[in-house]
Amino acid sequence: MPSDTPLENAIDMTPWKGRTDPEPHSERWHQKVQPLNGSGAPGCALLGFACDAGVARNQGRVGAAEGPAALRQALAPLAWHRCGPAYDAGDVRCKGDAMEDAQQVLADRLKPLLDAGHRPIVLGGGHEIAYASWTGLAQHLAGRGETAPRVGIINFDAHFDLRDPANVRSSGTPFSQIADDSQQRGWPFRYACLGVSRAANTRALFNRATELGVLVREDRDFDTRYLNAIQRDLERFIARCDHLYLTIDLDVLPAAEAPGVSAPAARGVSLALIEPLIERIRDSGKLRLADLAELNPGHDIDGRTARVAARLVHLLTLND
Ligand SMILES: [Mn+2]
Repeated sequence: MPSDTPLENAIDMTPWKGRTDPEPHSERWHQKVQPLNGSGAPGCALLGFACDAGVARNQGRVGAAEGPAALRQALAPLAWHRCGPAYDAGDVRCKGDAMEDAQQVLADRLKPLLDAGHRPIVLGGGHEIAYASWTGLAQHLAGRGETAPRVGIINFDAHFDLRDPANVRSSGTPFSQIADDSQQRGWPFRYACLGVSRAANTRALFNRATELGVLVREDRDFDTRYLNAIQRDLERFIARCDHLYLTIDLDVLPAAEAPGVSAPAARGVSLALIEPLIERIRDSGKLRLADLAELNPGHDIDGRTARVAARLVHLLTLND
């Protein structure tokens, strides 16, 4: 896909609207987000990935291409508590089944954002977003001359997404693709998958996770009794990394909290249990890039999933 296609066109700011209060210190996101034209001061840069191709190939229910618009709409009215700037960097839109092209375009858009010191948050889109996010980060780090950066990938997800990409690349294969890419680059592969459902992942996938040395915590491990232990495991994981890439598949949440996803969770892990871990990742000083995957507005109920996704963006950017 050439880089001068219409997806590179002017950034649509129409989602950024909502109420305005006359009293001081009452700003909301819609009043603060600026279109990213050229390079501004480093800040949070929102970039949409309007793509259904990975979910379609993975035989899931499609609709994630509408995720970025729904997420912006849910974020627009939230209260602004930040100091640094926030930018809308537009969308990358996948055409039909051209998933690999869209992933490369997203990666090529992310690299200059990272080079300019922004902290991008990518709004999905199916979880094939992860391979695109990774590629953008890898291009950035390689461009800076880092020879073997220790990049930690922290994925909150009911699924490993470690299927064999030799069959078909999809929203179910990004972390296998990243493992392969890391091996080719001679970089360590450090992957934590938190919230996995044993019922929703085959033995083959659990075996692959073991072979790859993945830090695995199942959904049933997320209990207030064990939360301190998970927090310690995560601290150790973070200590062994130079950079962190956080990816949140909204299907990690219980279906009641996040009905608008490709594959709703029968059990899931509650937002209340995930939030403290995300705060720790946010405050580590190592977080370079984050994305939110699988928001499917067509299956949402009362905008619940979009709201929870917007709250996560709000949480991730609170201290910048
Ligand atoms: Mn996933």
